[in-house]
Amino acid sequence: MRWVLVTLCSDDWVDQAKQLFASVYFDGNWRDDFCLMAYRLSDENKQWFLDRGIDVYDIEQIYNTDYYNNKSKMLLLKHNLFSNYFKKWDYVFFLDSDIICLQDLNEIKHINLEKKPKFIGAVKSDGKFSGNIQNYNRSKIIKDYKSEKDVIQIIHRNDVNQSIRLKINVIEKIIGKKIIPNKNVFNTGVLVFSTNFIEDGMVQDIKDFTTPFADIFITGDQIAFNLLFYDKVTAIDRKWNCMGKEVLENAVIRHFIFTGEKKPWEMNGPFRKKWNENLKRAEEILII
Ligand SMILES: [Mn+2]
Repeated sequence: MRWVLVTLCSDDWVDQAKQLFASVYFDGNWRDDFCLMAYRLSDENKQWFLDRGIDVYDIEQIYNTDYYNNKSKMLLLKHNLFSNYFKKWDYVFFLDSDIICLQDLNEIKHINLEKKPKFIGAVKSDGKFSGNIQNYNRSKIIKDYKSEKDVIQIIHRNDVNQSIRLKINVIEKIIGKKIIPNKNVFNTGVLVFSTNFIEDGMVQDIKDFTTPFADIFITGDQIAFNLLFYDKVTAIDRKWNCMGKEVLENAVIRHFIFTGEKKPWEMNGPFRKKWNENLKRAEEILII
């Protein structure tokens, strides 16, 4: 079986990607393929990865404008994982670049996804659907929706908050399902799937779905995938994505999510020493 471990970065996130690869190479003993999904990376930065045997796949953002500048550029890139490009491998193991691998990763290859080729393996987060969508308030949406005339007036007034509520209604129509605000989302920092999951046109479909709602999708790809793939996710052991305040003896992957904790590269961040060591030894990565 051909496996590829994937992360993504832009020019301002290169050290994070280097650290991640060093971490999975040295501590994770990963010797299968590596791929970097690169968002507008400079030639010099790209070459660094190529020189170490890391495949570089150029990707585009859902938004190419300055519109998204106040949010992280990394938020809407992950849909590129579902490109036919990845069909040259049998399995994709995606890791966010705000992750440190703590021990051997190879056991992931034994989780039985063969029975579930149309599923993505992921770990549930503490976050809820409501927290992933800006100004989510279901009872208010219903209250505001009195008649079609009201709706037209709202659109004409171009009231931002009103249109957010409209959008949630539209999302529910598209996915054919009511969003359950208190339901936990799965975290998209660690994803594992068979490339049989990938279908022609999937990247475009995800883009088309996400674009009109990008302004209210606080967690970007994460909430988009949760809405689109809500019935196609299978839970994997939490040790594969130990995040937030969770402490697990057998954690393989430590994920530094935004809520309530510092990132390891920040001043006084957790695992900062380890993170810096990994970044240093990234130079020695050599994938044959
Ligand atoms: Mn993350």
